[in-house]
Amino acid sequence: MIKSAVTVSLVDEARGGPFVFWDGIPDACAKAAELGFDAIEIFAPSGEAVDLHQVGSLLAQYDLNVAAVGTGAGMVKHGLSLTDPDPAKRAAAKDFIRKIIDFGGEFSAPAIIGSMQGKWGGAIDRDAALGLLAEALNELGPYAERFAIPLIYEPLNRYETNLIKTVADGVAYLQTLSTSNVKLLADLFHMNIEEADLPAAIRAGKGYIGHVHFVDSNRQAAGRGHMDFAPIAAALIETGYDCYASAEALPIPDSDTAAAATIESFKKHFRS
Ligand code: LER
Ligand code: MN
Repeated sequence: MIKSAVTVSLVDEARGGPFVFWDGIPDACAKAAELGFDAIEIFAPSGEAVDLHQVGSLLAQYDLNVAAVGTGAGMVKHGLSLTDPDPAKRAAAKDFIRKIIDFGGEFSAPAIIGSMQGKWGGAIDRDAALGLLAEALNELGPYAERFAIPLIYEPLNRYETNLIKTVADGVAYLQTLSTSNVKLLADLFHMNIEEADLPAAIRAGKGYIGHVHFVDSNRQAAGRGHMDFAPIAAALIETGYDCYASAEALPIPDSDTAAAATIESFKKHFRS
């Protein structure tokens, strides 16, 4: 069964970004539980920045899980990426991600490689960048296996990456890897820009999608834009997807309204 999640950002540098809650994990857990979410997704400054014991207690108190953990702070705070021309920066990017995998692993939550994939350009052409990224995914995917969780790779829209932008290209790329422990993130906001047909893209990703960012066309909460969610939800259910639909959405008009709109849409499409 598909489960619901809502994002919380602990990263000041990401202000203005598409995260629903911004006031700490205790606040996010209390509100997520009150609205009936199954989990929170955490965007943390680093793998060491969060008190694991406190998170564990809050999850138990509110009967919540952690759906996933973001790695983008490595880019936002430190300018790191897995395809940087500088080998030292690529190594630092991998270290940063390993620590986030360790953090998420405590809660069986997979780490997401989104902006940390970087872009090709300058000294690194597209093939070279995809080669460097594959090298990193082939290292980090097996690393995540120690926690019995996949690593999640996120195709992004053209304004955020020039590497892999669609689910079908993501599937073809994963098939070139030596690890089978990397899954795709289907972010409906990015897909709305890049895909010709969202339900068809989801069907093409059958068996390869490990996480969904459940969000509307304008990156507001599901139901606050013009996305046609019914056929998207039907495609997810039809393909046997059973991980999270996680609200990575702008807190517009405010966090509480965005969270409430999300859970209302989630229930309408996945629980009726
Ligand atoms: C970035 O646009 C995004 O969708 C995030 O999930 C990746 O870090
Ligand atoms: Mn996303």
